[in-house]
Amino acid sequence: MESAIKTLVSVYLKSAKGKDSLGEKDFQNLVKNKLSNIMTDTDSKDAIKEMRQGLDSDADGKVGFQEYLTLVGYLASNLSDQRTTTKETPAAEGEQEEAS
Ligand SMILES: [Ca+2]
Repeated sequence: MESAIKTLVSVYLKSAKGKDSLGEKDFQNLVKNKLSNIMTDTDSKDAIKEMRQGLDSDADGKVGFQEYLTLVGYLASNLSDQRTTTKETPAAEGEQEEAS
């Protein structure tokens, strides 16, 4: 759990490259490189752009940390929905957390 939170923060910071928020390209790379197993359409620039606009609650064209957390929350909630509806199926690859 703690390492997951640290990962969330470090992925954001690395993607933002020292800036306050993720620009269009930064966000695109983050989705493509870090979320391709959990999301669909990560190869589609249009889909990612749409997603970015949906997250951009202050409409500055960039994804700030809070907006990034909105995406994380959305994905987590999606995952927990899937878990309840597909209880019968075996766990997907990479789903188990590493013991630490
Ligand atoms: Ca924004």
